Amino acid sequence: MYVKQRTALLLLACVCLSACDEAPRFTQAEPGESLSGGSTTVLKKDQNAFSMPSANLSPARRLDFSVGNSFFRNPWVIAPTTTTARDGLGPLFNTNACQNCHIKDGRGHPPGPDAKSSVSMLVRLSIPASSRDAEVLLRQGVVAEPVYGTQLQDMAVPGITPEGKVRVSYSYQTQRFADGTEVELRKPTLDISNLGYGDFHADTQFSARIAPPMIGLGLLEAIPEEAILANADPDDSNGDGISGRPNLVWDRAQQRSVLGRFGWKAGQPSLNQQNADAFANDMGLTSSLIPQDNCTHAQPDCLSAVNGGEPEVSDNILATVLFYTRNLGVPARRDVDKPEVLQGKNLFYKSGCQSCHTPTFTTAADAAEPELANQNIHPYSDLLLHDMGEGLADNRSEFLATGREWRTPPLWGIGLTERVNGHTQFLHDGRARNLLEAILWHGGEAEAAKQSVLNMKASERSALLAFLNSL
Ligand code: HEC
Ligand code: HEC
Ligand SMILES: [Ca+2]
Ligand SMILES: [Ca+2]
Ligand SMILES: [Ca+2]
Repeated sequence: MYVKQRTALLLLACVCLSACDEAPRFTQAEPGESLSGGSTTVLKKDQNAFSMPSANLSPARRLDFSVGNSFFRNPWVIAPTTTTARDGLGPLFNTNACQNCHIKDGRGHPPGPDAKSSVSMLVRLSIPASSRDAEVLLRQGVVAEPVYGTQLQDMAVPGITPEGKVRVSYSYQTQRFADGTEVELRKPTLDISNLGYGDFHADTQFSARIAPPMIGLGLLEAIPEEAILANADPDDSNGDGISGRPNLVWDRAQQRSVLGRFGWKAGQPSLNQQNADAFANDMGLTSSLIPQDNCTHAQPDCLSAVNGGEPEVSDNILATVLFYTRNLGVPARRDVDKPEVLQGKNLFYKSGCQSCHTPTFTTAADAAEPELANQNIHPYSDLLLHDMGEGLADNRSEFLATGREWRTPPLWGIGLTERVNGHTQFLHDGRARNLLEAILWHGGEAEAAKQSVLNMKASERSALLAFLNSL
């Protein structure tokens, strides 16, 4: 329940100032608010909070979930071997299991100063497109680096040369709040060494990405397309400075362009294709959806290496992993009625965060799995692309997403990151070391929201963080 402050005078003021004065004032939790994933919501809040099946799965369906879990968690091995169900790793790969990046079904992080490999962060590659590349762009979203392809694989099976080693160094800058408090932000620079196949193309574009958490993805997939498109405002016709737009990406199964939903730039249309892409590019495992290993023509040893079957990931395994990735439950919120959390929620609305971090959707009646249908969910994302300014730009486009655009990431579960993953490194490349730094990197369409936070008192900042930590 909330009270809208609507006196004639206030309404007048709203026109002159901003939409902020119309922000709702919550005085108590909304009904069902703590159930971020509707009746799929899980009640865990410990280290395993991101690893539980949707709460409304029957015991038989929980069994399917745990079969999928084993293919997500357990390492794949090099072919040939007697373990034929899970062989074919590589020749080039990043790591041997999904879970090594999606740590405890949660978030990855950039490599530390003395890490041997980057593991839970990967680097995407491409070169600028020319007018001849229309067909490639339509299907692939980027033009591959001619030798290294669309992704750098820093591991390889014996006898094959890995593509390179990735390290990250940081430069530092300071942001100052209106009250004088200073926060130091770090900006990453990639250092790629030990190149296995010669120099990169001179115009290579790089995009470092950490593995996002795996919770609630089936619910995001079940949001009706119309509901997502209804929030798009590409030309900012309502004049609020925010112009979310959908990505349009190639769907391999349907052989046409559709709405993008997954990945930091919404470059993947569906969980199945995202999973098949992860098998192919992160682990070197082919499937019926992506039947070629990730070698380029400049990597003949990779192309002629032994494979683990055609395809290496059977349709059956792909389907169990799909079921698993659809059903990792979102944990319930904590402290929804605490006064500080409610104050933080009001500040979240007042600052305009909810213009992109959309609090509520209802999933479709015809969702892919019955447990995911008709759920009232609170992902805090519009799944649309936003220009986030120069500071966050990777200057590498992906389908319709420009080098400055990112998909609003869902915020549900974000307050449990430290408990599950033992760190609080946020944003696409993990540059933010806590939630406040993540907010202070916001620019572009989110500049006004950030300014509003910079003008907050210390107690208001803690309330906003208390709200985020309750998600
Ligand atoms: C090398 C690290 C790594 C491995 C291994 C990996 N992932 Fe990922 N995963 C990522 C990154 C990074 C992203 C974000 C990709 C992007 O923005 O393009 C991602 C994104 C995803 C997403 C979309 C999540 C979202 O919020 O949009 C799904 C689903 C996913 N991975 C499933 C898998 C599965 C299934 C496997 C194993 C077959 C796997 N991943 C293996 C790093 C990894
Ligand atoms: C214009 C749209 C927009 C607005 C307004 C906005 N955000 Fe974001 N937010 C994003 C996008 C896009 C990202 C991802 C940027 C990236 O990773 O480079 C993001 C990332 C985040 C993250 C990190 C999430 C993660 O998984 O790493 C947090 C926390 C966050 N926003 C909180 C806020 C808060 C609090 C506000 C209001 C003060 C706000 N945002 C306003 C679009 C927005
Ligand atoms: Ca292979
Ligand atoms: Ca490669
Ligand atoms: Ca707008």
